Amino acid sequence: MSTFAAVMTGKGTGAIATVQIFGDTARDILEEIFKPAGSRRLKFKTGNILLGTITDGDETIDQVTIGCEAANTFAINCHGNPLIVEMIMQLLGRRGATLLSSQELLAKILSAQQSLNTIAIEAKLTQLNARTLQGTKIIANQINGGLAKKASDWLDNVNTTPLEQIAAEAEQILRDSRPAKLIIAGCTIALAGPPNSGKSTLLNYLAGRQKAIVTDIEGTTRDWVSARCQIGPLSLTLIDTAGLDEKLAATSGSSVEKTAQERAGRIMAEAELILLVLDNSRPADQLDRMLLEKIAGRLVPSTSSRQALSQAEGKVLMVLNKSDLPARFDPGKLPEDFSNTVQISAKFGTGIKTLKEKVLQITDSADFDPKTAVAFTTRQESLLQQLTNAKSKQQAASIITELLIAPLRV
Ligand SMILES: Nc1nc2c(ncn2[C@@H]2O[C@H](COP(=O)(O)OP(=O)(O)OP(=O)(O)O)[C@@H](O)[C@H]2O)c(=O)[nH]1
Ligand SMILES: [Mg+2]
Repeated sequence: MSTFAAVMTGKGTGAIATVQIFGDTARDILEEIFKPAGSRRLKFKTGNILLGTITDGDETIDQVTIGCEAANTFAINCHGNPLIVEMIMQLLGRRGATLLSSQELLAKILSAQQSLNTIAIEAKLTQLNARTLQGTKIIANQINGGLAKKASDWLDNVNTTPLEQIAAEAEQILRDSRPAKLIIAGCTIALAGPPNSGKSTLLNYLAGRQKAIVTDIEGTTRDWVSARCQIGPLSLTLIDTAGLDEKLAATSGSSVEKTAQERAGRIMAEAELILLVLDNSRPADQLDRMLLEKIAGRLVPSTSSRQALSQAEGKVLMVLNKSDLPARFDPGKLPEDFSNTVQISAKFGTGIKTLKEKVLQITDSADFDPKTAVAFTTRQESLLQQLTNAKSKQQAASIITELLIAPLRV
């Protein structure tokens, strides 16, 4: 016998908060700690809403309503002071409920519903955190169509379909999952480049407000600054970094400078896409060249820089800024296989439309059809990966079955 409880509303103070309790002994626990108001005693019957107080021995904790959602599921609606919420949670814990996060509790409740397959449960859980409407649509489409349909079709026809065909389809789903994941979970873009190239100006323009400080002094940005913006179906976190200049770090003797450079490097390595902002109004120099090679080297550290450059190309968009000034930059001096380039003026907004189109193109998220079958959890991804290597029909069938009906580990 087990019972679980979680706070379902957001952290912090609100007018009300909801604590959900679910399990075999949920009702017994509530009967011990809940005192109904008035003389008319309503029962803990599905559909009823009870008014009363939660008490701990002689002490009254709060006046609440309890929604009886099912024989083993109740929602306690209490006042939203976090201290009251915490006291109710602790009381439930002392009465034998296991305290969980809202996500974990939801997973338990959904897993108990026999009618849902595992992909549907994962969809309902992942949908809570989707960053865009398009993301929620992609996930919703996987429940009856998309991945769930593909998996049940595979299972129905596993004996008559060649293994190679199943493997190829699984690979296609994995490929389509990359843009889908960016649309669902959001995408981080690092703005990198030499000092004074206009990174902060670009961040401010894309964010639509003056978030980062802009001056003509080299090395203005030290600590990173982030801002949110939306491009098509993508919810982006833009991160402005310190101008990359190893000489500055080495000669200034300042640990601030050194740390700023290290941080910029880390942010770039973790970003899904780098906008390498270069100044179009001055000749390309050694620093620009070095930066390109370095950025590529950071992304694919084990390969030679030239090879790394082309591999990294998908992740780097070269932005030639200050196009309102006479052009003195010669891209010919840069490694030739660096073809993702766009010219803009961050100060006046010229070329930003093209920049946005390129971002969508590089992330494959332009015109992404939300009905496409995709994997949206690491569990699904790893099973699809296994499916691409299945050695027999029996093995394939067992992987697909697991994809559809394995119990969720929560
Ligand atoms: N003419 C022109 N000037 C620009 C443009 N973008 C930025 N600037 C100017 O270039 C200077 C540097 O801009 P910032 O945005 O601070 O450059 P940054 O790359 O963030 O510089 P650091 O933080 O020092 O690395 C400022 O004087 C900006 O007004 C542009 O498109 N055209
Ligand atoms: Mg700056």
